[in-house]
Amino acid sequence: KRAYPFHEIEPKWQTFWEKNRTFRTPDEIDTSKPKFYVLDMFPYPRSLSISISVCIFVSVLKGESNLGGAGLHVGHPLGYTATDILARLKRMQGYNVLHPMGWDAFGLPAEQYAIETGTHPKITTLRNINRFRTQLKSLGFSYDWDREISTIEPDFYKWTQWIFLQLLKRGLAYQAEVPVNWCPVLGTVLANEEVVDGVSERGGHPVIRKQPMRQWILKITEYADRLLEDLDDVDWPESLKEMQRNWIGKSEGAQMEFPILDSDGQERDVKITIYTTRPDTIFGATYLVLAPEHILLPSLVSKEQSKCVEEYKDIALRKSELKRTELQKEKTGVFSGGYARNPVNGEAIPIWVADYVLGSYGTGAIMAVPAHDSRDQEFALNYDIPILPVVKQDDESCSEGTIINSSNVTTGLDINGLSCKEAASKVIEWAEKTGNGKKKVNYKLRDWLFARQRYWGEPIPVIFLDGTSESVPLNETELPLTLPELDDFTPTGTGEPPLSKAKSWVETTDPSSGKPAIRETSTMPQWAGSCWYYLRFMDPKNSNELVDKTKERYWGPVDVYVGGAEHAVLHLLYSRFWHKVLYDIGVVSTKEPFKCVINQGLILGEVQYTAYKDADGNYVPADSTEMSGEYHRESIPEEKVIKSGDSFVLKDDPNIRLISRAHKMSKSRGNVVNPDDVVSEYGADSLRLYEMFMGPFRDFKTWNTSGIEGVHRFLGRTWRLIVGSPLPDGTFNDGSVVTDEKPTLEQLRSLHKCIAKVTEEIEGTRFNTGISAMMEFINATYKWDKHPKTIIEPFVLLLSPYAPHMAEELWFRIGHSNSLAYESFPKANPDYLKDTTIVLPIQINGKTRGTIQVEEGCSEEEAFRLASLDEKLSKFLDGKSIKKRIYVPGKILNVILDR
Ligand code: ANZ
Repeated sequence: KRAYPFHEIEPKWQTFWEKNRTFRTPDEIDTSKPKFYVLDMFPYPRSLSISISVCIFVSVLKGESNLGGAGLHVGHPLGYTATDILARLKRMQGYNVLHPMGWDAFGLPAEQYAIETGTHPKITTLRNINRFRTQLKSLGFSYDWDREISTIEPDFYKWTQWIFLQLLKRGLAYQAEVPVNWCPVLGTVLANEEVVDGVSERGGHPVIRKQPMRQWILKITEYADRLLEDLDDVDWPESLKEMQRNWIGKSEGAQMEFPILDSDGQERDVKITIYTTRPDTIFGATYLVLAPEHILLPSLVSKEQSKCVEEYKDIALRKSELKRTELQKEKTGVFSGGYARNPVNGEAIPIWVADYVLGSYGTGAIMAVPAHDSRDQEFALNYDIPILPVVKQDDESCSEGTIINSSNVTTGLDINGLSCKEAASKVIEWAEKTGNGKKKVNYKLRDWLFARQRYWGEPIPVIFLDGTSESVPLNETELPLTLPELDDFTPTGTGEPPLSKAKSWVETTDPSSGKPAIRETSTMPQWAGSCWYYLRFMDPKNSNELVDKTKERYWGPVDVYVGGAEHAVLHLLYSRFWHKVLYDIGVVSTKEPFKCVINQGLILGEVQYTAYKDADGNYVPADSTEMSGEYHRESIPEEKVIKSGDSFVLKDDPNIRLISRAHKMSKSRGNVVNPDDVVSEYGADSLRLYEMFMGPFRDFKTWNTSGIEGVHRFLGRTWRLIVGSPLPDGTFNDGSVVTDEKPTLEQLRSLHKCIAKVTEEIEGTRFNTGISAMMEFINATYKWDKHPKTIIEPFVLLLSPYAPHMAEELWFRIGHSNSLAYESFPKANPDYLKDTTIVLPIQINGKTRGTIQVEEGCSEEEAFRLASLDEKLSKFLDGKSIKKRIYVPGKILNVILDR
């Protein structure tokens, strides 16, 4: 069944590459050559979590081999194969290529697993790394393993800590008491970005808002504008840029001051500052709303209202921000009992508390304009608050309008008749002059909460003088501050980090004063190491610097960065932020870390077919809508299914329509394909080729094991073309069957077309169509009786980025003694690419009777032969004797018949 002996070839070449360090990028390189830095988002060497051990148990019962626990699934090699193809191509095109691999190994999942199994995270993490490495090597990726790094190695996190010290020095890291996202199950706080739909991004555990805790925070907001602007300079998918833009969420508006009134209606000296993007509508502000967590709230609640305000706050603070801001959610709130004065018209307006206003955005307070804001309108209708229109829509469709009802003699402000835009400027101008407000740009982006109450992370390199909260940074010479070994690393549950249990580590002395001090016990979040690891690959062993300047200048930025779209805002935003800080302090020379980012599409599990049976056990056709509970579902194997129109039906009974669906691969669904199994059955080259052939690189694709057979057969044909047919005992001869013949024009044309196409498609990351071109070429070769070396050899080079093991072996069989990894990649000769067929008019007795397609430079004999084969022309020629032929090459053939 196996088309060629990949079992022997693949390990052979993997050992060869390893022994010869074929893909090592030397420290000292010829910098006159162009560089190409191609990087995968490095993997998290994940363990299998306990909660799914049941599935493993089941698969063991079923005799499946997936016992390994940690490991790659077939989604990983998709991106890794793509970058490997690029790396191999560029090496052969004469670039210095940097193509490294490492491990993102600190963080929650490893620690959760450790807690569940009672094994130290270091042990499980190292075990997983070993397994991942072995798997990657079995796929023949051309990484420079001499540059392997891991975020948990002190040599590496020394520099993560060093960057933290630089952030501190520049005031970009600070401590604050902040309300936090607290995840009770994980026992830690999480950054906003790590909370998705009210649950933790990792693990899906509920997250609640917790009252202020002391935290380390990074001032990413100071870089908001640059993070926004520089997006214009990178070659990233537009959708990804848009996600970052939305996340940063820049909006322009005004802050306005509303004085609070006391119970006699007199102005107190406290004001509520609101943020609005529509200062033009301020005359229509008929009430204010404070977020439940607003600090001024307690000071203005009336006695009568205090109980219900307290109750409301209690409920609101237990909701996530996302829940609170859901548009369709009913708007609730309570009256605070207090009033404020609208500065533009002097009117007293009630102050409400409502959870649709967030404490963390703007100023945590709004002026509500129920006539023109839908949330405010819904609220006002619920609670019977006056609604005053201040903008007259010019016409139905136009959003711009004219301001009405907006003038006041006392304040002297009159914006009636202005457009919204003009009015907004005028209100801001008035506010700035009278001290009632100012222009304000706001960002959705929050500062980055950078501390975790967890064990498995980089220690934060600061100490506190005994009994104080005054932090003192460590000296750079004291780095790395290593993570202490700790047997009991479980979260304490109180918010006190587990590191506090490492007494002898925590208690230290301040080197400058000699006074007792204690260490910070929170650790850095998962994202810290991945913020800068791509720089370390340029110079992984440097003990004096994070990265040598000359090396950074040569290798930076990353030319192509490939990974999943799920990192659009977390990793890719944080690392851009750190990169810009490093740029500002002269560590890096480029403003952006990743020139081009490509997101590979997800590989979904094999399509699953479901049939439905009624209570009597008879199949019923599935309608497109959901089938209700009264039917029994039955899963149908692929071989019993055929396609009918747009849907799938039972082969035996085409009336029975099935539901077909592909799901994300997940252990719990049991549809995970293990690359090890594929490699042992078809070989790594087939897996690589298949993953590239499934469809466009960026699209979602469904796995289909039978699809591998197609590419496997293609490799088998390629093998037999060059090595020959198997010998009677099923083995293959040791050499090759290519000949020393001169190639024909047709052969040259086929080859050069293939070269042009494959090169173009790899460079355009359209790997699938590159494979089609090679398949076409191989089909063509089977029509030839001779296979000249000068044609076959370049093809082997073309194939090598995709199927490197087979290509190396064929190269060797053809008679080379060295790896092809640095051979120059074939270049297409344009002379062979031209379309060279022409249309030749045929005359019979001087009368044009038709045309034929011929090759340019075709002989008279050949032209006549083709003409006599032509259906139309043959009618005139059949059985006639020919007196004379007049041939003008490229122009005309005139056949004169005997009368
Ligand atoms: C009055 C107004 C009238 C508003 C109007 C909008 C339309 P972006 O673009 O997202 O910045 N807002 C301000 N702070 C808020 C908070 N902490 N929680 C919830 N909503 C808040 O939107 C800014 C607008 O959202 C502000 O402008 C404010 O409502 C509201 F016809 O003020 B506006």
